[in-house]
Amino acid sequence: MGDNLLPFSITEDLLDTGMRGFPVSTVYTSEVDPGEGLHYVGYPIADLADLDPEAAIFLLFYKRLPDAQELASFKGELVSRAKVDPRVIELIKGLPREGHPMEWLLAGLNFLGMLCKTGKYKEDGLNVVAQMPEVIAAIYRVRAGWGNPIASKPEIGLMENFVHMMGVPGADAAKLTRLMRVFYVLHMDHGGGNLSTFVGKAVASGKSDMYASLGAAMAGLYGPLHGRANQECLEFLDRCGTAVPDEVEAFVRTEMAAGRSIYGFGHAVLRAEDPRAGIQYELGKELCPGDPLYQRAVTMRERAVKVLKESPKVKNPYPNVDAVSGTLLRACGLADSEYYTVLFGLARCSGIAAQIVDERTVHRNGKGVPIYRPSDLPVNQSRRRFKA
Ligand code: AMX
Repeated sequence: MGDNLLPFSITEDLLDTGMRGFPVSTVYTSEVDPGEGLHYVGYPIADLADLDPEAAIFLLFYKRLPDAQELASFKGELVSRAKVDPRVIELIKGLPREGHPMEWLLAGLNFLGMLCKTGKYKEDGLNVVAQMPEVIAAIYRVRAGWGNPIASKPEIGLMENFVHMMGVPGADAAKLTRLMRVFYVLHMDHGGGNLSTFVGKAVASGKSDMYASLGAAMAGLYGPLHGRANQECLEFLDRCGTAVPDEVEAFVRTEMAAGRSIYGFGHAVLRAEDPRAGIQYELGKELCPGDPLYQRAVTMRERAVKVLKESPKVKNPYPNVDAVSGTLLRACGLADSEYYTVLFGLARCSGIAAQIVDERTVHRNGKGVPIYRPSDLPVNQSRRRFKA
């Protein structure tokens, strides 16, 4: 990379800013353009939203779209990797109901690691991608009390099998499958600097295995300002309680005045509406146009932006990926927002795994990126001596 691509040198005023905007690595899988949003391997996300999720996984791992034959063979490979060790499912059955679904996901990744790891990053990465649907479906069924896990049928397709194994009571399986296929592709990857991806790669740089690295990444995703925002966003829309434009606007103003977040809006990098939000607003027209919560989210798209634009400190007043995703999930039968971050994690593990494979086995001519070791500026504590 040429020096001209690095926008600044690090000065003291840039410390304690959460490394905002510091370029720390090269990334082959995806890019977030502040104006145009997310691209996977150079393709705008809007062009990929209707792809088979398996083709999008192939794209992130191999940096090109598969032809029909390659896709068929890659799907077959994922099927052959899909069988989860039954002991993992048994261990999941013993987890405490009090734990958040993301804590169950962290446990599930740990169990997979303990029982199934090969120690090879790509091998383990593809195994996780193939096995996560069964683990997460089991988490849903056991924790939500829907009954025993349903036997996997991986040959029907990654998301088709996921919806089959979930067996969501009362859901329209065709609609939920349509939604989950798009949801999966939209949430797979988001550059290398977002918290969960950065953490996952940092942990892997110490040569921790893929499962432990993804576990650390998912612990990052669990935070309410990151992956848990989709849960917070739905709760926010619930609290709003109306789709009447002036009432929505008044609600947003009250929240702002109270110093609370306007969930589903704003972004650390983007400076325009996230195209993934636009794709989901459109999908809502197809899946649930008359749904009252969807109508509320659509009104929020207009009125929250209006209010946020009035705040000089907010750099991006526009909808982000979470603005309407929970609304669609609920409309398609997944009512409990507590589980939404595990659905995000299901998809995001594939992108993070692909990036970890690159950092560990491709970068620096296959030697891998060295162990992460940023430095700090000691304040009022250097050179002290302890006198006994
Ligand atoms: N509601 C209220 N305040 C907001 C805001 C929002 N949606 N977006 C930004 N702000 C505030 C910030 O809190 C910050 O205030 P401060 O200076 O008093 O600390 C100020 O505006 C400047 O913030 P920024 O530079 O525009 O954004 P950021 O990079 O600090 O934060 C984000 C980005 C996403 C955390 C923030 O926009 C936010 O809290 N949004 C609501 C939560 C949300 O929707 N998160 C989902 C993000 C997508 C994801 O990762 N899943």
